[in-house]
Amino acid sequence: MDEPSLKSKFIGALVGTGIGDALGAPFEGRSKVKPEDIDGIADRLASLTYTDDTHMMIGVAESLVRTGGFDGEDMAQAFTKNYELEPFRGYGPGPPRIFRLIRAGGAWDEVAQGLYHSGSYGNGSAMRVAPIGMLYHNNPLVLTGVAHKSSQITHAHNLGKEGATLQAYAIALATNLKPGGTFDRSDLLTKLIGFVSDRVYKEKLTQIQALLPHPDKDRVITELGNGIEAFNSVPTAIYSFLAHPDSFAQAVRFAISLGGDTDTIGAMTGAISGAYLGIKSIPGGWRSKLENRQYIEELAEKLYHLFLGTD
Ligand code: AR6
Ligand code: MG
Repeated sequence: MDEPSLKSKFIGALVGTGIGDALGAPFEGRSKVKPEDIDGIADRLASLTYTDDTHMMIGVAESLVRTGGFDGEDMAQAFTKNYELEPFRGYGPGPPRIFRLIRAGGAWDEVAQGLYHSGSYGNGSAMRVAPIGMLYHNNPLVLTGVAHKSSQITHAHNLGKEGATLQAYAIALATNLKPGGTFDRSDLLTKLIGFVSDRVYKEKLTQIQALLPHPDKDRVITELGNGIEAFNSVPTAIYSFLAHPDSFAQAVRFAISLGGDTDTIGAMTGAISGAYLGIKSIPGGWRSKLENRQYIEELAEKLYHLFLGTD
């Protein structure tokens, strides 16, 4: 395998989000999916249409690129504007309520606090976080601060913020690894366990250590989860990647085959795998069919230049 360049990893993480999302979307809410059905859909569809996961990931990237880093007000406006232009992308119930409050002049770091009493712990801030994981892949401290604040816009519950931060850090670690050889999965999990603070995430990540040597789909579903909550899907995406580190297609197919929140677990797995393996690892037939692929790739290139400090 040719070693992917850093630019290829940036493009892989953003396009990987889109592919996992678009391939998983037709199966959302199903209980388990046959891998051949996923390939069947990919072959049959003329275009792979993405949902809110990728739509919001685009908003994150647009805002980072426009302001040269994190600006909460700008990102909240980017989400709101994109939602108003394309409200049909399958958004969860919470974010559209936030966008209305933002449009009415609410403060970006306050409006999400009251949702579901203590803020949302849905996976909506983790599914969109790839651009943050990439831009700050060499700076865990800044990555943590920015991932938290980006979550605060819509997902203010601590478990929502931690889910987004964990997903961003998994993407960052995958970016820093060279594919082709073997890497120590246990070492990566130890880093992730040391990184998170909440017990729920520590326990689920520890459970991944136990599940990896004995692959068992049912146990992944019951013990890690396939639901819409960040703690029932971010660890599952990390598992899906770690169980298939050398193949983007296998990792994403496995993630979707678990059923449940297929588009989002697919998107998060695609982001980590794309960050590790680079854009060339994504099957050409999938990549060429992704809706707005060129725009997403251009955003990834701009983000890469922002990282280099040349833009
Ligand atoms: N208490 C109880 N239930 C909660 C809480 C809480 N604190 N927080 C979230 N939920 P939401 P998202 C439940 O609305 O995260 C799309 O299909 C509650 O049932 O913030 O953006 C995407 O593609 C709530 O409706 O939306 C993803 O698959 C749900 O979690 C997903 O939806 C989702 O939280 C992302 O949704
Ligand atoms: Mg979705």
